[in-house]
Amino acid sequence: MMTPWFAPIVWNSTYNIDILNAQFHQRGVRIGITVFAIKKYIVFVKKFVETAEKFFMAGFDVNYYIFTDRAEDVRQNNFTLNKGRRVIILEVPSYERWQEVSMRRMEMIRNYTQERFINEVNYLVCVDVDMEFSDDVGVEILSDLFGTMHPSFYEASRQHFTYERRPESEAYIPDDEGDFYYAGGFFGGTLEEVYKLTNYCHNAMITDMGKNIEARWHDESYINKYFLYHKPTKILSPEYLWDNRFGVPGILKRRRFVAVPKDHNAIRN
Ligand code: UD2
Repeated sequence: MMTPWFAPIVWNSTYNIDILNAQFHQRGVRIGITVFAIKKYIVFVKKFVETAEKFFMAGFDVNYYIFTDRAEDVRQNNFTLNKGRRVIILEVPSYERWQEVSMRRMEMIRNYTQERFINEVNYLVCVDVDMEFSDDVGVEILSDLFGTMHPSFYEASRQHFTYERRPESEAYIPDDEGDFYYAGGFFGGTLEEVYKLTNYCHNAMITDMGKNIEARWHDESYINKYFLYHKPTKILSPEYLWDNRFGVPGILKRRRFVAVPKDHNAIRN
């Protein structure tokens, strides 16, 4: 429930949502959530927004920032939104390789954070689009800088973490370091902290590209490097990022945000 640097690990029943809601409402907090729907991944947007309207930050003002290269198709969805919530479609370029699509999210989030999001929201939540909400995800997740334990590694020991292990890479983590293995698909924080994280990850990727290196798990590897030396102030348990292919272990009382099954080859090509 608590890291050695005193950051809470958020599990069911570790917090009182009524107290937290009152505090965040008092501050008039507005929340932005970013997702990328590039190329065929536009098929996931409808369910993502529909389920978020039921479960994500209920009662708060939310801006959905949907980055896409197919704005017209995304607009066709005719989203029905609760009061105080908006869909904002941001047209961005696409990249040929899925790995680069995933990695370039860092650059785009960084740029829009500085140019736009900073004027519109107080916190940013950055997630994958091939997901659906199936239980509440509320202000209990918000903190200066938060990351999420990867559902495959929350019980694993350090030597099994799939960090980048080549010393030449900017994402390199030595064998005897590392706290958790964090997922690439759910992180966030204040605008300042998200700017710093995405700026670091993007610059590290560009440096590696110049050396013809692509880190083992792309953006996720750079996020893990960043979090090692800039420790998150809150950590989300795998309740916040689950894949039903892993079954439902006893420790998991809630599955709040789960992967939508996909045929990797068909959807990425
Ligand atoms: C994992 C991470 C992901 C990223 C990736 C890097 C989780 C749940 N996911 O996901 O965040 O770190 O590993 O290898 O932790 N996308 C498009 N169009 C494309 C390809 C990708 O829009 O053609 C976007 C989309 O928002 C997608 C995200 O990039 O959700 C990540 O791609 P993925 O879901 O295919 O990667 P995956 O499942 O390996």
